[in-house]
Amino acid sequence: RETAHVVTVTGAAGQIAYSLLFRIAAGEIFGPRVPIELRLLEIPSAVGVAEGVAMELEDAAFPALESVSVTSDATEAFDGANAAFLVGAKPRGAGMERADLLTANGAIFRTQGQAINAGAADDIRVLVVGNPANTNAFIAANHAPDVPSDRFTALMRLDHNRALSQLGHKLSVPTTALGGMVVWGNHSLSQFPDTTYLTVDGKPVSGDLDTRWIEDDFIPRVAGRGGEIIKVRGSSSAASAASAAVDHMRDWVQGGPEGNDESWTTVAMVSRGDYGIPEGLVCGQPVRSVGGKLEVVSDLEISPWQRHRIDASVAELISEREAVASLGLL
Ligand code: NAX
Repeated sequence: RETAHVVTVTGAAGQIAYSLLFRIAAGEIFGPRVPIELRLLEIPSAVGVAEGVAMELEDAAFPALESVSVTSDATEAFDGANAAFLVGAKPRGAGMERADLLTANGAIFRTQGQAINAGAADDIRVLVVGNPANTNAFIAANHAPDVPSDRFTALMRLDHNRALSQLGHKLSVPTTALGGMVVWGNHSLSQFPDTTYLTVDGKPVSGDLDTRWIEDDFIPRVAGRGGEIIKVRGSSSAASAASAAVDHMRDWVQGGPEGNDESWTTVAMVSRGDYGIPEGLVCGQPVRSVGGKLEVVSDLEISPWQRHRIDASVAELISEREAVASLGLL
């Protein structure tokens, strides 16, 4: 039997983890036969609940699940980790200022970045889900100087999948027929779901889409979908977020999407300066996974209208970075 892949999930008592953990244990990321050791990280007050989740994971008798453990110690949780899903974050409470939220989360992601730096496996892949996801990933990466920065990512695959779903309905095609979608920028209302390079069965179709619809319906609908879900469901997206996290990590590990060299997906990656995005910012970009590594598709042509939209979201990332720096979190 191969040695187990160590997968760390933070926020293990929360609602996203309750869906995510079972899909990881079912082998959806590394393959159904690759043994997995799950490490669940929680804050001390939620360790009990996480232990209940661990019991349920055991009760599912997943063939790939070798062991599950629960801890509130980050060093222990990330020791030898091959993959880490940083889902746990401090939610914005009533009356909480933006700076309070950044301070609380900054402390969490600094500690976790340091623990990853100290103990994770050489092939560690980090996906930050907890909000503000891009800036939390930025903080974690900054506290892990020995880990290559392309190992730190934030989740924008949910925004990407939401866009595919809307477009599939609009064009009456299955989402699997769609390619060339990208969501630029921050996982926030400023994001830019961009249909410029959209294809159906490999053929460009962006010219067929009404620009009014794109600007007035599509973009705000995708960017505001999280809020729409809260309104209708009564709590925030959980299973769809978990599903997007699985898509993200599976494609990263196994290559993709769909083994098609021409296609890409959206990953919030540490910028290396492509598309004029300041270096170091964690920004949604078109990304391929090749041989287990993520590569930005860096040669797309950008119109002035796209430039304006990308810059607006990047400006928000810059202001979050400035806030984090002024709080002494770097
Ligand atoms: P829950 O509040 O259900 O769960 C969060 C869990 O994190 C709690 O159990 C809490 O105890 C734990 N936690 C807090 N601090 C921790 C720490 N230092 N170490 C370990 N665990 C810690 O939230 P849930 O609905 O699961 O959402 C989790 C995060 O995902 C939130 O920040 C949320 O805003 C974010 N989301 C991000 C999305 C994305 O696309 N990037 C979409 C979905 C979701 O809104």
